[in-house]
Amino acid sequence: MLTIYSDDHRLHHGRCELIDGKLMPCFEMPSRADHVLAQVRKRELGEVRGPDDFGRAPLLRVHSADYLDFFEGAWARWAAMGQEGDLLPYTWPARTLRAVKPTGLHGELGYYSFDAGAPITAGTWQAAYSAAQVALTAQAAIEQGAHAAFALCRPPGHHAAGDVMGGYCYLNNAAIAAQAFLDQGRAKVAILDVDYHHGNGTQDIFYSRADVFFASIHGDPQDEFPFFLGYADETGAGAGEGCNVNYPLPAGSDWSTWRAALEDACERIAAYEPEVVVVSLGVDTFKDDPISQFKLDSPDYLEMGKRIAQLGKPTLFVMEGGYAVEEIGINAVNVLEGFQRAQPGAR
Ligand code: OKP
Ligand code: ZN
Repeated sequence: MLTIYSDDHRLHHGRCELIDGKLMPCFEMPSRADHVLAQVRKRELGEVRGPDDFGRAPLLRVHSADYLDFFEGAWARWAAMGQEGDLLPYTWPARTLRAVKPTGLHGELGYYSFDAGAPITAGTWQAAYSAAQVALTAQAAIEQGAHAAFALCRPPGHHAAGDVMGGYCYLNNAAIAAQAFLDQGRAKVAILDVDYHHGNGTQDIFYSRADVFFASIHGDPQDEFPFFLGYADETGAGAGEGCNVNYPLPAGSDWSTWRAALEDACERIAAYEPEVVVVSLGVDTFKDDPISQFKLDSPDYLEMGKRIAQLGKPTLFVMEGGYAVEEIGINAVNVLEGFQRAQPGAR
């Protein structure tokens, strides 16, 4: 399987996030991608290539121009104020306020974000832009005939909506790739989000549309980030009614519980008859993940890949979360290897 990777991810290295009332070093750190890339190489998954540059146009199919302009320019405005620390929002247009867009940097940042988990640093735009190009390059490889490809994206993307960042995410890599498939002539795409956290951004982007089916298996938002989306009664709206399915699972869920949700999700996806599948591949479902509450073990990820392969569709894997840095590479590559082994004629 082809892997697309860019070193630009290193340009994004937030200093800290608020965990349990303390400022802690960001869990979403550059070494995550290093561990995944090391396992891709060690296990000889296949060729590793850098991304091509498809420019801004495919990003604009998912994100608004004003959001992209704000994100690209935010650091320069912050630096011009003499600041050097990470740029983080601290006030949002919550229910009792107005969703106006103030002109000042902090007001605008609150408008374009939903939490304080997505720090903007000097290199964040370039890292996120390159991650989107990584996804688009892997998408192009599938469009050119590859049965599967792995976009080793960092920062992740599934919490980012059309004009909202948050949850370590800025540009929705999986959504951008899914939209590119549609724009290149595919009629229907399914997105399977296996990250521990609900893919609220992806769901929101496609919620009213029938050309993308979104399925997500995740920690119950009653008691887990992102809290305000990801419930089982969210089934799509308008033309998209029936094209969204959420599997909120309780803390402590292990493979037996998780795989039952996967089975149902795969049956729903098969019934939708997509031309291609995009997998938002988070491996923070691992038992030792420092910020998550599921109990999957490393061999389970091989089974996960195998079940996804049984869909029999061209499949784009897009890296999302996973924070037990030693194991993230093993578990991510286990999914890819499980998928690959299940192919007819696989070595
Ligand atoms: C991103 B992905 C407070 C901690 C909140 C946010 C989790 C984001 C997960 N700063 N944690 O889905 O793995
Ligand atoms: Zn996650």
